[in-house]
Amino acid sequence: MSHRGAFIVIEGLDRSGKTTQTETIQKRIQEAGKEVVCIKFPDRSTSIGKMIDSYLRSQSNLDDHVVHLLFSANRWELASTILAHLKQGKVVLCDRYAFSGIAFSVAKNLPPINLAWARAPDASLPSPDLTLFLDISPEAAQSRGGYGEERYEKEGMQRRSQERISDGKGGGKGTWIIVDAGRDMSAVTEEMWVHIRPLLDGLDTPVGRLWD
Ligand code: Z5A
Ligand code: MG
Repeated sequence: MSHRGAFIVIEGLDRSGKTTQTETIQKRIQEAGKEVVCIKFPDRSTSIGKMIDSYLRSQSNLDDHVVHLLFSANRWELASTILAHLKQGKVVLCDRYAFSGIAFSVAKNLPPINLAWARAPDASLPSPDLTLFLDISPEAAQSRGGYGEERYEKEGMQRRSQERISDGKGGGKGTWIIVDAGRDMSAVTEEMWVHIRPLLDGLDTPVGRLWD
């Protein structure tokens, strides 16, 4: 395996600051003179992403199993793109990934959608080298403007998915770091940067696969 870029995932609940921090960290990486590509899941621009978007905005109804598989398929749509960027030595910064998929589906409490069932479709996707989990209580997240109109933006769902989100991390060789996201934005950025900076020069190990 030749030298490659690092695959870094930013996870966390609604309003934990994932998108804000992804943008800040992207600028920092560029200022450090490194190439970075940002990806966000769900990617609502693809044909599968448009189905997800319509479901999340309650403009369509879909079976819960189908929705779960669509979220996973949305990641598979971009898997080869992620690998290609890494191969070119670029940092790939990803706003939500498979851990969100597992957490939100298992939080529905609808057997047979248990942890094993929910993890299966994401098996063999590129595995992050580093996952930064932005940890915030549902109360603190809600104080950042309250939940919006989307289907999962309800306190019970947020609380249950928070309990589940780190269950998804089992397996994979990457590092999982919990960051206290209840602090001011710059404090959160600084802590994230401590973990990201050592990866900017790339890695010589092959890209891992979920859930090896
Ligand atoms: N979902 C799923 O079910 N299965 C899957 O496989 C995947 C996702 C991938 C949509 O996701 C839904 O899809 C989501 C999970 C489900 N459902 N929920 N809930 P999304 O990524 O499109 O949307 P989101 O992440 O839930 O919401 P968000 O609003 O994008 O959250 P965020 O990115 O974490 O937060 P933000 O936009 O950066 O910040 C929110 C506000 O807080 C904003 O006004 C900021 O200025 C403010 N903010 C940020 N940081 C701070 C700090 N540190 N202090 C104070 N204020 C702050
Ligand atoms: Mg966001």
